[in-house]
Amino acid sequence: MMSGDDGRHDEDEDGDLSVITREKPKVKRPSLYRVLLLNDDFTPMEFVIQILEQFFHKSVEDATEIMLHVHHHGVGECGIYTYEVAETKVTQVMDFARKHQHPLQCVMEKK
Ligand code: TYC
Repeated sequence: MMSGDDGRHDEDEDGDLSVITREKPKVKRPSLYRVLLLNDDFTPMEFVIQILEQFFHKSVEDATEIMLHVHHHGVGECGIYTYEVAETKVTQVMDFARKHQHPLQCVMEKK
C-alpha cells in the first residue's frame, strides 16, 4: 500500500519502512504541435513573409514558398514545436497582425 506520499515508501507487516525503487525510468516525449497560418484576402503577401522570417526564422525563399502555399491552399505549416513554444508563436503572430490591423489568423494543432 501507498503510505500517502510519493509512493516510493512502503510498510511491511511489522510497520517497517522500506524503499521501493521505480522499475521504469519516468521519461516521456513531449507532445508536438503544428503552428499554421490561414489564408485571407486582405493581409499583404509581404507582411506574411515578414512574419515567417521574424517569428519562424525562415529564409526569404522559404518564407515566400510557405506564404504562396497558404495563399493557394488556404492553410500552411510554419513550424512544429512543444506546446508552450507553439502557444507563444501564435500569440506573437496574432498580436503583431492586430497591431498592423491585418486579419491574419495563426492557429496551433496537435500533431
Ligand atoms: N491572400 C493574401 C493576398 O492575396 C496573402 C496571404 C497569404 C494572406 C498567406 C494570409 O496567411 C496568409 N494578399
